[in-house]
Amino acid sequence: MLGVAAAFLLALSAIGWLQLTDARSKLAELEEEYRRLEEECEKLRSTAAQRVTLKWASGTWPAREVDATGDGVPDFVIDICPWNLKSGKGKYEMTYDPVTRTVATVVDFQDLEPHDWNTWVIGYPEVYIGRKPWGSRYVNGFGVNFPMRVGELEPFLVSFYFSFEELDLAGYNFAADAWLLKERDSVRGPGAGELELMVWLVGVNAPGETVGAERVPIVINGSFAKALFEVKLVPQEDRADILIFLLREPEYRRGYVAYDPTMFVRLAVKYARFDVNGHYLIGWELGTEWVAHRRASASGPAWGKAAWVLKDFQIIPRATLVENPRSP
Ligand SMILES: [Ca+2]
Repeated sequence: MLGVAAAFLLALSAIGWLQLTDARSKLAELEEEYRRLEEECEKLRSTAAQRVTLKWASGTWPAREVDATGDGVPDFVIDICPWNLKSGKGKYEMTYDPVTRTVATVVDFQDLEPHDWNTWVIGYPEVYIGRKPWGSRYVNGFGVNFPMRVGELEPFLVSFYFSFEELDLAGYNFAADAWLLKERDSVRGPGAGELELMVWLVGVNAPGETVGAERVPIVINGSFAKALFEVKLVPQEDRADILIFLLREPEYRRGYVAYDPTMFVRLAVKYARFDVNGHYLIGWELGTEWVAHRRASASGPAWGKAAWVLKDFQIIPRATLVENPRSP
């Protein structure tokens, strides 16, 4: 009887052993599968939209092309653009997070020194499509028809969410910037007879003489408006003129915005001191010109702090906004 019981127990433990071995090999298989999926995921992450982090250090100009759609074609550039920042103690960073589709910018200086104390603006952290006047490569994954002759504009829509999270500066804006150049392919800094066009949604101390007012269709937080823009001109003899459209009504602080940039370019023809119909629009930029606080002496230490987010940045080529769409 004892022998039967012992044999039975032995058989049971053998079954247990077999089951354990089976479970172990299953676990090994799962671990292998998990490793494979992780590798695949990593590969997808590196070919698809990437997280980008730019950090400024003295003497550097961090900028990066971003492929937001993951098709291998860059869609826009994020650029810290520290053009008047020589040195400083602090932080100047931009990041792009493809999961939340958010560009976040942080400016935080306790003590900085500009290249030129007579120039108020320190930098213009920005997102742009197309190219800069001094750059030859168009970054244009959204497919806008750059370079675009001003006399033959093709509409496009720009749409995004914007919000300042922190703001402690002597001057600032959140504004679009664009260049109308005389020659289609010139790769140099813009000069006399060319135009810098700006569209300020928020900001203080816009320079220039008021030369007019215009109503332009815009969607702000889901509401269509024929928004009122003050028009200001900064004529310059040896440099490009600056034409600024300054949003006055409705007031905008944060949220979703959509507009057709070519509407402002069309209006620029009316206000420019020279004929720009034959000029070329080469891109569209969005960012913040920032001015640091200064001590009373003209060249004492300067400081300032700001943080903003730009989300869901989207461009729709060949689309525009109309007030009263005709039914199809
Ligand atoms: Ca892309």
